[in-house]
Amino acid sequence: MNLDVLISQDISCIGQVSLVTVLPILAASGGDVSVLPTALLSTHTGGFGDNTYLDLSAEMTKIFAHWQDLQVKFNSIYLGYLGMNALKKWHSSLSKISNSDSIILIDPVMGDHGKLYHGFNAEYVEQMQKLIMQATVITPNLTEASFLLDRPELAQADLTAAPQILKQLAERFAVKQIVITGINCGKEIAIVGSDDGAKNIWQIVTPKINGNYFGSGDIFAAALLAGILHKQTLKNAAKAASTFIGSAIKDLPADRDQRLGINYASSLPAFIEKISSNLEE
Ligand code: PXL
Repeated sequence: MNLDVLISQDISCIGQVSLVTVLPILAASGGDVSVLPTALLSTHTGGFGDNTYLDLSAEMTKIFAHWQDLQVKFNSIYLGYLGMNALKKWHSSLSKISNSDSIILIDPVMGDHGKLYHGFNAEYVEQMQKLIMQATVITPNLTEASFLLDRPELAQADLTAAPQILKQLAERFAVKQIVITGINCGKEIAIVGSDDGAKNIWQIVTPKINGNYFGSGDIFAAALLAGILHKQTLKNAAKAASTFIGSAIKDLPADRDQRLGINYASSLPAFIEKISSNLEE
């Protein structure tokens, strides 16, 4: 049985990250979505104190077994925040539920601002390094890119150093389509990307919006995949995704609790219209 899009990541009950934000974007963009939750948390791990954490990896084993019986294959797969046990499950399962031409987007969610998220360690980084070798698209932020290269100090790199970081990711992990997000350039913020293994590298620079909203990386990666599924080039999909996030953040009240993530409802129709049209390169 061939199915359209699978999304696998945690469900954080409060905070609008992961599955809660990614699923509506891919569904509203036209995807027939299936989900595989990897863990259930009372809140995300960023600033709510002692969150609960229910590891669902044992259930994932049973779900994969059932899907094997059904011979399920997905045309595209989105993997985000997984958790250690789920990440290990994905090592052996990814090839079983995909085809050779499936789009496998891995957002190697592990950290930000130079640090790993609460609950992650060097072993998680190591396991993620192995997993992304099976990806067709990766979307690390600069912190994640630095940890993937075992060079955490690169998290402070500027735009001039970013193409070299992208090149190293392409060489080491043999992934052709790479987008690195969150590169600081003073009053602006940049993305660098390539869809040919770093032969041609492009950049998108946008005004920096104050605030550090949870879930913005998840929204970016989901919107990027939505653009790719609408046959946009990687660069146009990345442009549309950053405009979408910028517009959603602009609409938020200044005094909003940033832990509660981004309400992107008012910006979603324009985003979908954009990725559904013929965009000039
Ligand atoms: O948005 C990334 C993310 C996803 N899932 C969980 C998180 C975070 C970021 O903090 O804690 C559980």
